[in-house]
Amino acid sequence: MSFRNRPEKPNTFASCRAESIITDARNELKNPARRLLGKRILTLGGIAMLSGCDLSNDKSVNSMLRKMSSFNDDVQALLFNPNMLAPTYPESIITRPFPFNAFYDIDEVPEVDVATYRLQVSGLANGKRVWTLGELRALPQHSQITRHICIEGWSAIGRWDGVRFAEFLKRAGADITAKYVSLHCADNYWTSIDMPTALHPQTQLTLGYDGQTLPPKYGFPMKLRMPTKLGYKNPKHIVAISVTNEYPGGYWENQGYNWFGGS
Ligand SMILES: Nc1nc2c(c(=O)[nH]1)N[C@H]1C(S)=C(S)[C@@H](COP(=O)(O)O)O[C@H]1N2
Ligand SMILES: [Mo]
Repeated sequence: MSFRNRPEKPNTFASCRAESIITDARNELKNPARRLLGKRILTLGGIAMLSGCDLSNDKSVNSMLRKMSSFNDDVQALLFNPNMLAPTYPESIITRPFPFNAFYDIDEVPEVDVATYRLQVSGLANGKRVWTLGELRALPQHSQITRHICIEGWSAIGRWDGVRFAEFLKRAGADITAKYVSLHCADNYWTSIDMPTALHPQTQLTLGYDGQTLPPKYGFPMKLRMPTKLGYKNPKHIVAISVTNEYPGGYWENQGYNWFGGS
């Protein structure tokens, strides 16, 4: 398969069978010169593009895409290098104002009360299970200026301030041999990440944006910032964290977005 031969119109179902798409994708990945392309393109949208198929309407194709997505997750997890840092940028190119995005409009941003806010830790952890905002603010703080990339087709550079998530997990007594960390939000959004990403040095429990307290629209009181992940993997307004070996999925991931979601 090559892009030159990519048909203009969606293929008929016969040439869009699950097995043939998976074979094509595996062949793409075997070719070392294309490996990076494979990494970039093997999203659900990418597979549709690669195959020239209209994958949206057919039930068997949809169930194939689920299988393909977990294959894709495995491949992406293998390509993820826990020591590789996402690029950082100078203050002079911070995007202001920073875009807002959520599955609702800006006037519906949840209001979280500082006085009653508690971060709950559950699952495979034997440390402190309930954290106040004051306790999170008392942990060692770091800043990062990194690029946030949204799958909807925009990206922006911002500065985020907070605690290294690895440091927080250590203090919470998290079992770092567990597979997943799930993150639950005040707006009922949720997502989950693999443990190597949770421990990545740029994965940040974020309390501040651009030198101020994290504003409500960007996730007050706390979000998880991961420059190694696409925007939808960066949950805002986090109220509960769970360390688990059971696959937790996520709000968008359960609707077909790729779970690994590397940027
Ligand atoms: N709680 C919560 N977190 C969320 C979302 C959401 O709808 N609810 N949307 C995600 C998506 S798709 C993006 S692009 C970013 C947007 O973050 P921003 O408003 O700080 O730019 O938040 C992510 N985290
Ligand atoms: Mo997004």
